[in-house]
Amino acid sequence: MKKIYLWLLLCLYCTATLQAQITPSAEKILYVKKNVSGGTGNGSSWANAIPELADALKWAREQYIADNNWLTGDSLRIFIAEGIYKPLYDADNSRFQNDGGRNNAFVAIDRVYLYGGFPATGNPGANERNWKTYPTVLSGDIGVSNDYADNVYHVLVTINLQNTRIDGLSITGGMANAPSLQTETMIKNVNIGYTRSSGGGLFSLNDANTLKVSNVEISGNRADYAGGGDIRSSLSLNNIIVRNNTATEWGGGLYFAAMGLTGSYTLTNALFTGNTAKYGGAIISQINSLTLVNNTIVNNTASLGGHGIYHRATSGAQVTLANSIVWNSHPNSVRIIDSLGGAPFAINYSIVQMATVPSGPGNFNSDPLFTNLAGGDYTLSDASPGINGGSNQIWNSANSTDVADLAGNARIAGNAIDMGVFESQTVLPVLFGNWSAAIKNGQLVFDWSTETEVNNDHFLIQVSQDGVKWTTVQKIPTLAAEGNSSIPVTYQSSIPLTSLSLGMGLFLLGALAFKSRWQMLAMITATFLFVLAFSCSKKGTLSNIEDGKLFARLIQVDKDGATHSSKIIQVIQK
Ligand SMILES: [Ca+2]
Ligand SMILES: [Ca+2]
Repeated sequence: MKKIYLWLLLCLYCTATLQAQITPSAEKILYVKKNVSGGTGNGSSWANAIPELADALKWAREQYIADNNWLTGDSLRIFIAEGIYKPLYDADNSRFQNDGGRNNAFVAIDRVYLYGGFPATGNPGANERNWKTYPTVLSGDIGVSNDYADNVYHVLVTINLQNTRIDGLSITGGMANAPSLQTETMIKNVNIGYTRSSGGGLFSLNDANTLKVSNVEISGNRADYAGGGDIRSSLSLNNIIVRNNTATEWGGGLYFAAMGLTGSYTLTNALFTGNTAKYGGAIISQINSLTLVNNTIVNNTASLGGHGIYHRATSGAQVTLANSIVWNSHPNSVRIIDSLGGAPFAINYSIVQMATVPSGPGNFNSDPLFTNLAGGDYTLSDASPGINGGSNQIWNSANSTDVADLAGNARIAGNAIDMGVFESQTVLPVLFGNWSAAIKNGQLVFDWSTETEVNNDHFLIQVSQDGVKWTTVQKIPTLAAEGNSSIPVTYQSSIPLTSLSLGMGLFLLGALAFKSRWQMLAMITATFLFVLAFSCSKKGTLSNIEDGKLFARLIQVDKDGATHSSKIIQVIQK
């Protein structure tokens, strides 16, 4: 008899524990922590945290279904400690309280803000949040661990959301490989059953741009058709990393799909790396207007077209790159940006690894000089032409609220915004002002100014035909007293083409588009005279004269020998 009582008591205790009434804190926060020990599990504090995000979202969905105005004019925040969380419930409206196996997903709810990146110890507040140090991982890797075959189709689903924030999460392990027209899956009266072959990590449909997704990594997701993320929404994506996702067909990283979206989309501060597909390794766009501002798209792979971006142009559609870098370690015959029918890209203030410098202001095709390309560090080294190479105006008009770069540093540092996702915080000893170079009357003429100088010794003027191999042509000492100046200093220097060293003179001839054959012959004659005078033993050839492209940069050298590069410019002809 005693045993029965004990058993009954135990059962009551278990039921009470399992069904702890979820109760947000007075500040309307629900706390979720995977490794919580003890506590009531009602979510009212870290000590009483709910162990599973899936249970917190199930509860929120129950409240929403009971009364879809339950948070009108208000919001609920879910704070999620570091740890790995798996979707435990079916995505469908009528089955979301049950385990649906591969149909499970985290379904975001309007006005329920998700904040990850809290440490799993102590009693952390919002200021202690760091999404990179304390990763909060939403993993679709259910069933057999590290085996994708039994993973969920979508990890995170956002549909018809108006006011929600998703911040500080890592989304991984989705496997969108079901044939279309599978079992109906209804979310807010939308059937997403047909999407089960794209958007393994994130599937987003009909959300407003007041759905703000930031500080989020989408990595290690797979899709039969398209994308680690399938974006059919205006949701705002900012400060995101899209890494190592694989699509069998299109858009390994993100797929911007035409269906349900006719307007324009702007993606800011996004890093794409290690994504693969047939077309559009990082991104494929089918929408009317896709604008990428301060994106770094590096080392993605497409087997057929567009390692970085593939634009499946519909008539009049536009893809715009601004303040961005598109680069690969091992370029091959597949174009880094490509489009159906050769539709052009609009490119401004960007570095794109193309055969020629992209037309448009402030563009280069020269090496962006990442800190460590092979090691995956895509911050900019001090010599990078991307430093201060972007347009503040473009950034400010694309982004009104976010002020940090992807590393959490000030987004605009120095005298202009940098290209790509990371802003160099190095305080350069010399702040360059104007900088131009021209070929004029047989002379190379350089004009530049400095805004300020500290401990400066001299400048080296360097020129290059390909933006990769550089030759020093002149050394100019600083005009600032003791190398220090807090006011602008102006410099000018010129070099007769004929006084350049062997090879350079011939090389520079290639930079001149001569107005007449006689003019060209006169210059070649002058140069040959020089070559003969100074080096009869060496035989110059005209074979290295190419298509008239010549670049210049200034290397500023401190009194202690440290060097920093100006931005690279193209030498113009006057
Ligand atoms: Ca698995
Ligand atoms: Ca800058």
